[in-house]
Amino acid sequence: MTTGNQALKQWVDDVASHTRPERIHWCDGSAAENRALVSEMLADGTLHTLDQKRWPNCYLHRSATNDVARVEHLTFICTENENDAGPNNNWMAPDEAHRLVDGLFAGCMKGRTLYVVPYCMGPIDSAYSRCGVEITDSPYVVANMRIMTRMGSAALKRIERENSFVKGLHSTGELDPEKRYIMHFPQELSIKSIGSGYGGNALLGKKCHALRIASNQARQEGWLAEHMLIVGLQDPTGRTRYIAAAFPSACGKTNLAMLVPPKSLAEWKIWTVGDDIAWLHPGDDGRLYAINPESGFFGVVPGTGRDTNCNAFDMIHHDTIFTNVGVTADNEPWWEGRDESAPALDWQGRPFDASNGPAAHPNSRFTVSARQNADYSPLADDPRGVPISAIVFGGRRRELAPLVYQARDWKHGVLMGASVASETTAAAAGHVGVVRRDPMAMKPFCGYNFADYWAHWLQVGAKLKNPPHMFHVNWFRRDGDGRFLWPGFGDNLRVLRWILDRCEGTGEATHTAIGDLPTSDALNLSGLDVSQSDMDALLSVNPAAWRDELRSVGEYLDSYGDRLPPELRAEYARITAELS
Ligand code: SAT
Ligand code: MN
Repeated sequence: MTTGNQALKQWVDDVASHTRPERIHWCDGSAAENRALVSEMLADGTLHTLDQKRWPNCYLHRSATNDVARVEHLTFICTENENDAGPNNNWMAPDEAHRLVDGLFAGCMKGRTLYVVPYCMGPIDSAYSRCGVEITDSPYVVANMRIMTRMGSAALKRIERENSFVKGLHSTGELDPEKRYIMHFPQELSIKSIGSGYGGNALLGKKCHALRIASNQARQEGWLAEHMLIVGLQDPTGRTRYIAAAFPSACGKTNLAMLVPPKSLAEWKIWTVGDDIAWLHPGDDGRLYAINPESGFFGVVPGTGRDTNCNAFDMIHHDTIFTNVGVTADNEPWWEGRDESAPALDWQGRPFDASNGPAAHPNSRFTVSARQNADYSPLADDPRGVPISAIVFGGRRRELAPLVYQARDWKHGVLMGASVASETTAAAAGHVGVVRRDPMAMKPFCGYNFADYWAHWLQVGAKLKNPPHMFHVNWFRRDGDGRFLWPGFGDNLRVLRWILDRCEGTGEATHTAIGDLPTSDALNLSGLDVSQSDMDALLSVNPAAWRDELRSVGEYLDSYGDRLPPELRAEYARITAELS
């Protein structure tokens, strides 16, 4: 296979002459191709087979031990002007970045196969979708891209028709952290990633294209590319409304997207549209419409249990790639939170020994087709997307942020999103549990200056006759002993229900300076075992603590200098005044 598209052909030729692969394979995305790749990977140890009786077509990949998460300090936005990347990104001049990584790519595919992976982000026939081609020397990346994107012949046809695609060049290189870079060139619509085989660093359709490059395209074209799940909530009358929710990595987006209702809300039904990325477009009716650019889930494994999320638990029992989990003596995958059985080997393949830490790496992942989720929304493939009633921002904060509060309008919502702070997680290399600003959960993913991004959010909102209502949630409040105050998981539906009520103009609320909170009886708490004092703590605002928080938000916003949109500054001044 090859292509009639001259630009693509030329690029593949150029890359091949620079990287010197032994052979070139154009991926068609077929099942036969995938079978052949899997057998090769089983033969060379890239994949290990798991018990095929109980886990049909499930395989285990163990990554290099120094390559288990995204690497934000090695991720760069390469624009001519440093200010266009902003203080929120690492910046390098495009010439310098090309020179640096081209040196590392020289001859890096000797003895390897160069795979050409055409893919489409979004439903293949949606005007909102965008295509890309990833060149990679990793068959593991190919197998993951086949699950996570619409990969192969249909995407190539669309690329040939449109003559436009994002160029993503990837090599695992030497898997040496000293020679690892994830470079983005928004002005060239291109990505160069070398030295890592891990998810967000290597599956270039995901964070590199669908967020960092796409956020730039979205800014130019008048839409939003966001780190958000999309979920449909069907109420007992049969009406389904959709919510888009932004949370940092490893803060429960996958669980929320496939929430299982608690018994007392059993007549509700949840439909998953997406669990990680949303592309949001203003529609002709003045509403905001969302598509999920992905077609699979790359989810955190630990904590996925029959009790916490039976939906996700069932979904990963066949046709799943596990990365960095443990293994039982019966050759089943094992992770913390899988209540049955016990680990024999840890994620590195060593005999399990609790003194070495958990059996599954805290950022171990499953890769699975979205179609395996029993509650996958039939509208997930709709080229028009789904209309969004509410946008929810959230972080992981043991203190301060109430369970839920509502912004009074879009402008306030943008400030709420810009002020999000969250404790860091194992999804990125570095310290875990440190509170940092993570506006709209996009700190690692916004491909341009946050100040310009907030201005763009304000512009998009101004165009919407019927904008979504905006909220902030925090499922992660704890008491002094570290105990979670809120049960989370399925019980989060109680909060989402109030959010939907508010979108209809019902749902009781108390006004505070930071936003509107549910009154003590506005949340349905039937069948829930949470004490009154915990609920009081979850639904209260501590003015002194919030004055400190706002001071810190103010300092953060000031770090964007003159580029900060004046409306955001005005909104900040309004809330500060109300709180004092
Ligand atoms: O590694 S990924 O970026 O794909 C997952 C995540 O960190 O959100
Ligand atoms: Mn994510």
